Amino acid sequence: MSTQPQAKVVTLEKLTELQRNPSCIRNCCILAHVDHGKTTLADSLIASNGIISKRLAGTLRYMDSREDEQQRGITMKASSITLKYSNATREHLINLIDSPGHVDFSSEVSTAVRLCDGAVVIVDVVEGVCPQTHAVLRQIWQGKITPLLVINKMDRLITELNLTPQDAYYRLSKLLEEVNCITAGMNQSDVLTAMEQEEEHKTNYELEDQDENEDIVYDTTAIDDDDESEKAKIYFAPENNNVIFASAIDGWAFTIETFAKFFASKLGFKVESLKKTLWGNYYVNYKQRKIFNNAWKKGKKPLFVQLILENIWSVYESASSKNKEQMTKICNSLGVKLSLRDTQYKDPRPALVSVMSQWLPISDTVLSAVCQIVPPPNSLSDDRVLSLFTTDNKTYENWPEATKRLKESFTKCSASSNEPVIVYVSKMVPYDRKELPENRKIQMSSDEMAIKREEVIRKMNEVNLENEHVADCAETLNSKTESTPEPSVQFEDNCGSTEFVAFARIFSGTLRKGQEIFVLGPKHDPSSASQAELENYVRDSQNEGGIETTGLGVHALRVTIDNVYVLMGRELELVDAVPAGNILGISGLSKCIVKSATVSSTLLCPAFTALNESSLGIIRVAVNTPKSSDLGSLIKALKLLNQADTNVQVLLQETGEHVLLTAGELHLERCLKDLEEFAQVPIIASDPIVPYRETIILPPKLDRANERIVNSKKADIYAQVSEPLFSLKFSAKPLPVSIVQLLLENSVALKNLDRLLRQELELGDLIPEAKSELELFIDKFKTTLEEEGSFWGKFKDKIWSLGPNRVGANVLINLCNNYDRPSIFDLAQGNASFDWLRECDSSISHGFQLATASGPLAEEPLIGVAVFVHEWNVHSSEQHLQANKEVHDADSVNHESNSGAGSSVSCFTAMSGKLISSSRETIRKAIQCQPCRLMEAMYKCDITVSSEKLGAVYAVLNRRRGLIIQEDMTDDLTAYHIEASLPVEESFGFVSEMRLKTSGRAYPQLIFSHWAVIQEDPSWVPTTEEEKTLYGDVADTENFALKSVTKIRKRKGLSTHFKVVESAEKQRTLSKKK
Ligand SMILES: Nc1nc2c(ncn2[C@@H]2O[C@H](COP(=O)(O)OP(=O)(O)OP(=O)(O)O)[C@@H](O)[C@H]2O)c(=O)[nH]1
Ligand SMILES: [Mg+2]
Repeated sequence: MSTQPQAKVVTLEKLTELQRNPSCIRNCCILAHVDHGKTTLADSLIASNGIISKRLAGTLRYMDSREDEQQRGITMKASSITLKYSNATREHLINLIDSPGHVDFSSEVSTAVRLCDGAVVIVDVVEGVCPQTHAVLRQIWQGKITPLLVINKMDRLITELNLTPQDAYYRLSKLLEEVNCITAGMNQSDVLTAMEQEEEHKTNYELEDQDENEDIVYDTTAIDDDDESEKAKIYFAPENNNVIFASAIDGWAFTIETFAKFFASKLGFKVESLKKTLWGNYYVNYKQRKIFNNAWKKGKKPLFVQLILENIWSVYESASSKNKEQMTKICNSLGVKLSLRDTQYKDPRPALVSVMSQWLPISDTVLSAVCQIVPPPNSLSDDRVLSLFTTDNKTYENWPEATKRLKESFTKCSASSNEPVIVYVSKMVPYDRKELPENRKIQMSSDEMAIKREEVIRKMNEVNLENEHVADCAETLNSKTESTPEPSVQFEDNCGSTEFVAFARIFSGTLRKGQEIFVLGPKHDPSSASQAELENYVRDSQNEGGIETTGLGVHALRVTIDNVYVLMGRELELVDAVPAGNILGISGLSKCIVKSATVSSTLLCPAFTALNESSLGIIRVAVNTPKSSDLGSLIKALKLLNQADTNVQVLLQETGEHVLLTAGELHLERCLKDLEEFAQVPIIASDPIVPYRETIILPPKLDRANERIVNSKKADIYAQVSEPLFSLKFSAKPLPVSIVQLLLENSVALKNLDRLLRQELELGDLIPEAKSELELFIDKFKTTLEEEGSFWGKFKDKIWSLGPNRVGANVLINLCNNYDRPSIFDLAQGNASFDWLRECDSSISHGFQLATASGPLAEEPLIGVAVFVHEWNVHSSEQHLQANKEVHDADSVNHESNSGAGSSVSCFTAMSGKLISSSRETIRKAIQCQPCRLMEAMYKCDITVSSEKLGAVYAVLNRRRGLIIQEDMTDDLTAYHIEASLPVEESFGFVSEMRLKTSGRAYPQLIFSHWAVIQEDPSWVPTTEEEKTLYGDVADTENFALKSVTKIRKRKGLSTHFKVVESAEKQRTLSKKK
């Protein structure tokens, strides 16, 4: 297939001219679940600008510029293109971002949402609302941008499901209801108010109607006053023109407005009347020339069915039956033309597409709705601007006056040189340096080439060179490089040939090539100094270079912009400057921006909050090179990958291994491909490593043979240690599930709690939302403990620490009689002073962090363990020093030189170190006193599949230890929606196997959902008579948990002869009772 673009209809000059007028700019992204048709729709819009041929729209997938995107038919990166759209009254510039729908790349969606003011949400009418539809609606709501709904693949209702227009209408209404339900859930309070208002309005309206005529709603003259209430923004409602019905593949789309205009003159109704009644329970009485409601009740067809769907259905029917006469009639009545070429094919589709796309051109419908619904960049809502100003620590109100004044620059969106430049970079995109426009070879026109050729030949003849030589030289001119701008940086081999272009939005001012500007670090805080002071500060520190991190809260770096570009999908267009309101590319920032950043000409600008944190890197691989000499290239490539990918994490482990953490199998594949490209050397990746967790459970009541276990001798539950300096006693218990859940779900509140406890900030420094979130969490934590019964309730003020990393889902609880320690919540909320803490208090919590970071089974982090400190005795000062002396005498030759105060200090240092290691060991022993279990990561798996392929789906799930959670039939009873859980360990190759076994009908969507306990005891061996009878003396059946533990330990180079001897289960003296 040729990908040669047609001659461009829209010139760069035109685009740059439009860029200067913010009121005609729209920044919009396309969001949806995977495969719902984003890139296909983008193709049609791009074709309208002549960038690709209209015939290839839908098959070319222009925005999928990567080779792997084209091969797999899946978008993996968000990319932007600038388009022009003109309607009858004015010209518009639309910056359109196509985003990936696959959950592995959801962070790319965040990068798109941050730069846009509106979003086109696509829903496949057959698949309906899917998990990523929920996710993107939430992102739109959080980003406070304006959505537009496209119900796509309408053709499937006709050609695949063979629905009647009535059934199709019913299905569309249900779908719309479902989408609105999700939005309503997020906007609950706003919607309730809007609904109340609407209800009030409706009652009055109906009463008025009843006075005159029982149920007339509109006659040919009625025009309803436009009630642009807030609900218009919250709901998707066809009458508000924010719902588009489309078939991207067949190139058509319409809104209610399209048909209101189409039928207004034909039926003699006002456009406005039709706009209100074409969707809904209305029907027309042609004799009376009036529109009535209650169509269903009266057995009438609603207008939407009668005027819209039936007409579309009849075009499809005529085309598929190749009824030429009918087609000609349709063409005449619609005023469209069919070329001879379109009618020549055996396949009826070209003719159908030609008619439909002329009648209801998709690009016109979508682009005009975007221009109508999405706000221009110079009318950003207050809410949106304020949310941009809200960082982790501060809201708009907390900024100094000078910073607050920048809000006006956002709303003005002026390109004037007096306005500060404010740019947000949402990601860094790697380009081959040779492909950047300033370095690109340019194609000369044939005339230019002929002149040059003659010139060369003439010169060559002059010096009497050989003829063949002349031809060679002339040939080289076919692709002469542009002479003017020399590449600023020398090309290096391998990794050196990559240049990063920032994917950004300019909110204020004009960004120019060669401009000096500040890149603001995430911690940059303009509150503490004036602009002049800040600038002096940076100027003074210029000589030292680097990001400044002291004194005035300045975290900024002065840089020079290399070039600015207009983003054109796979291409970049070099321009001199980009004014406010546009999406742009910037080069020259790669040294100072890793993933995202704020760039501004003023240090008074706050650093906008970073995008949503990357998701849990659930699949990891260790990467290496076959030749050790290539390691340098690998390390450089890893740095580039970390910069280029918003969702990858690159770690260097203690073992020296380089590890990639990725969001899923597909993401992993893409990362490895990119890595190899960056490194230009072969890369070896280990088998994917899936993380595990460890936990403890309550001692089981039944053994493997289902016999009740009776412990005649109570197993020891305490672990203690007595050292010369101190003695410790711990025990462990599984935490209630509700508490574990609470801890896992409140990671942001826990991080803030930790910052308060480390005295990095005070409660007053938190922004109100963060503060109330933390307070809510603390309240909920305490009440949940109380709800779990009196045993847990009494510990609510005894929490010593959380772990691992002080934010995990394990809890350290203080039960020491002689140490009344304030709880972490009291300390964080300022109800208790840190002075109350006993010396070396943090060492115990440190030991707890270490113990919970690596469990006894496979050194994997723990979840759901409560550790109780029963005893912590510090021996008296004199004994203490004496003991310390003894320790030091034994340990150190130089000890005699230490005395007095010095000795006391070193004593505490020694005690602190010893306390950490002793508490770590003792806590581990206490944990081992309980039955230890492994936990595996689980995916939630959503599949929609037709009933005949249901068996195949079950078979694949069963083989991979999948569990069906829920199974529903779709509304039209043609397919099943299955929700299952699947161990991540079993997920490799799952999607391709499922597609293979269901002939591509089922596309499972995998999202990490939870950690599940593997109930099997890894240290189990048959002990009772019954167990031996059932399983043999040495257990013939495979112990799955043990197998997993051994596999992890082997991978980590740990001994595989581990033993958890202390387990209560194992120490029992077993006697049986029925
Ligand atoms: N029948 C039908 N198929 C469509 C329509 N639009 C898109 N498709 C098909 O749906 C599949 C997915 O289309 P894409 O445009 O790649 O979907 P996407 O939303 O960009 O997918 P991701 O980027 O991977 O999330 C392709 O096979 C398209 O041909 C439509 O209107 N009708
Ligand atoms: Mg796509």
